[in-house]
Amino acid sequence: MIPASMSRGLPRLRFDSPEDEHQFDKGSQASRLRYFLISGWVSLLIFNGFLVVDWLVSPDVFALGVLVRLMIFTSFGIATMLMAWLYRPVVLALPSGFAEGMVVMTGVLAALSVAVVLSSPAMRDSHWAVHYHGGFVPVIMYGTVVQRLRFRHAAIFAGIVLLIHWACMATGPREADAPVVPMLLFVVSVAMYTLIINFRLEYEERQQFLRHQRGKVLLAQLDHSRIELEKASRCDPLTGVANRRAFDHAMQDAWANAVAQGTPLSLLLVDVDHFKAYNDHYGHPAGDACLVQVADAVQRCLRRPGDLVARYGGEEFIAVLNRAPLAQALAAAERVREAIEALDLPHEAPITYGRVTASIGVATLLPAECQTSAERLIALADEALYQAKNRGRNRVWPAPAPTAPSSDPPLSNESAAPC
Ligand code: GH3
Ligand code: MG
Ligand code: MG
Repeated sequence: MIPASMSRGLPRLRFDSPEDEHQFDKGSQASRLRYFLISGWVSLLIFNGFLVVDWLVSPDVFALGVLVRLMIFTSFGIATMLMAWLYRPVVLALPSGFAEGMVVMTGVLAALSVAVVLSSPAMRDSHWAVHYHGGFVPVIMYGTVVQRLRFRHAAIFAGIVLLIHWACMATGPREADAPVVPMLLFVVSVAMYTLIINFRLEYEERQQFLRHQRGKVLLAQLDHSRIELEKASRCDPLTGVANRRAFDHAMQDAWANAVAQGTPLSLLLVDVDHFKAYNDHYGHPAGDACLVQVADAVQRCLRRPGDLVARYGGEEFIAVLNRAPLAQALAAAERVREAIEALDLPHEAPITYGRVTASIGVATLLPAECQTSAERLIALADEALYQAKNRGRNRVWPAPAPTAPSSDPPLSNESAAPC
């Protein structure tokens, strides 16, 4: 089924089908974890780069920065990333929310580290205090656009960092005339803008996933149609056996194989006796049903690997028997004749045997020893069929039958017909 759209009306970050949602989640989990870890290391470096700011504020703030940023947060960050890397299979087996939660947690801890430095008494007399709130901006960006948390996680994360930022602004030490409102607006607007970017990126990622899924489904459908078409182009629609086209291909292949391997190749040409009379008597639909049963009987008798049964014409069937010498082909043909007779389909026209029968011409050649082609073998089988018809029908006849008695065909004949 072609995946449905992601949204109706306003864009939603959810697929209509839970199966799509699951595949989207699981399909991207490994690459997202890898990305989380790589950008986690880069973010750790940048976070510690802010020690330069701590140094510029005051030696006390720097000392606290070293303790909180470098010793506590960095140790925790490195330990988390190493564990996530070492236990990747476990992390990947858990719901994707687990890795997202880890990123949220490290980001919140980074925000708390900034908050700890901000609330230190060393900030009290510093005109840097409010500007130091700018440190929340890279933390917000870390979750929303660097790690690109899924939108709902990114929104929760940005909300938590803003709360920490506001709490620090409300309670932390700062000068009386510090530009609180501009800094609040600055941090909030960064949060809003980066959340918009985050939403857009996830929306496009989901659209791309849908396009990919649709492409996969269409390709599979195309492949299925191609196989069906291929089958249909080689199959007789009435009887289900191979058609003339498939027979022509198989015959060429069989001939080439027999030449290469020096093996005999046999053909059976099966023709339903007095079928015109059958149609005239029982009607065309009954004739069709009869042909289906005859085809089935022929097919049932020739199941050896390398055998192929095809509908050759109206009420004629042809069978290619690879590596079959004449005796084997004659025995197979006799089985086919008996199977058709055993169908016991009434055929009441006066000239018939009272039931549906068939005549079968059999020809065998050793293609490796013949300077001739597959057409010659078909012509020989046709000649044999003509003989079978002439000699009273409902019989098997080999081609040509120079030594054959007029009533009993030489079923034990081991030789192939001369070229
Ligand atoms: P013979 O014993 O000499 O083979 O006589 P026959 O009547 O079987 O041979 P003939 O060639 O005179 O007639 C073949 C008949 O097969 C004529 C045609 O209407 C019928 N036929 C050919 N294709 C189909 C088919 O798909 N369905 C049906 N019901 N009849 C078909
Ligand atoms: Mg015929
Ligand atoms: Mg016929």
